[in-house]
Amino acid sequence: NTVENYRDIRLQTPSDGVLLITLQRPEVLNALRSALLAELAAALTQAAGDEAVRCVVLSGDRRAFAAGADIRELAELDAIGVLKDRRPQYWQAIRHFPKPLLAAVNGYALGGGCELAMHADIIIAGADARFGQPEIRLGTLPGAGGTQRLVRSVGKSLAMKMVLSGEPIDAQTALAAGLVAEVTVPELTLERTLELARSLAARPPLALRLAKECVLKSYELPLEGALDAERKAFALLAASADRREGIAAFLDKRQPNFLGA
Ligand code: CO8
Repeated sequence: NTVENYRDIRLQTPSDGVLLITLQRPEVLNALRSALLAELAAALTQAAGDEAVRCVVLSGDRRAFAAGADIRELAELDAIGVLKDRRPQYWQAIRHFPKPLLAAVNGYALGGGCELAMHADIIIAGADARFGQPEIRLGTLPGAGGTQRLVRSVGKSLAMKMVLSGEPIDAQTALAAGLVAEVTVPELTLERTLELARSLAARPPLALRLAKECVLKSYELPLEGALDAERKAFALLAASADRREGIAAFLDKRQPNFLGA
């Protein structure tokens, strides 16, 4: 069930409430050229406003989630080109996507590909996944949040090792470090991620949105301010019909039906 045809990504709604976005430049290991990021940003902006979409899964293929920025494209950018580059705007749209965003990662997640995976709220990795920031080998450094998100995901020492050496880590190391939530056999990575996405899609959308917002606040705010934001979000949800439905369904011993209100 294809929703809309883009060139560098494919959109599918495999089941209720879940949108699957597949990167499709397999000939270059899904290298993230600017046009791909523009499509991804547009698709997520549209999905943000579409009530039928409750959760999004981002995937590559068996060989690669994404092997980074498109190096051929990068080679053509001089300083003014970088200054005028629209990519930061595309990353911003991805960063501000308000619904759960899951990444199903098999194979290479390198450079911008690792950074894209880290934009997801939850990463599920196949056992053959490789996460790395090889930019140093090109004489540059991670430019889409890698130096910051990696520290928050895996801690300083491992982040430094990855960023300064360019050496990737395997899925088990990523799991132990907290970069990924689960490791599966590669054949089941997408299936398992979609299964988790379907379960999230059945949860109350407003609570999902505010819970995601609150967790992400831990990146931005001192603890006292973030706890205050959490308390206010908690209070706000007391006004939602879905909270009444959730509690009533529990007391009635039935499945809840959440409407996003
Ligand atoms: N960009 C463009 N093409 C790529 C990329 C890439 N990142 N990665 C792979 N390809 C292409 C190869 O050139 C090759 O094409 P062709 O068949 O025409 O020669 C094809 O994909 C298959 O790749 P390989 O033959 O190299 O496959 P291998 O299995 O031998 O190796 C690797 C796989 C190890 C993943 C290898 O391809 C590799 O090292 N790729 C580059 C990884 C990398 O350095 N990524 C970081 C890119 S820089 C970055 O992401 C910076 C982000 C900062 C953003 C700043 C915005 C302003």
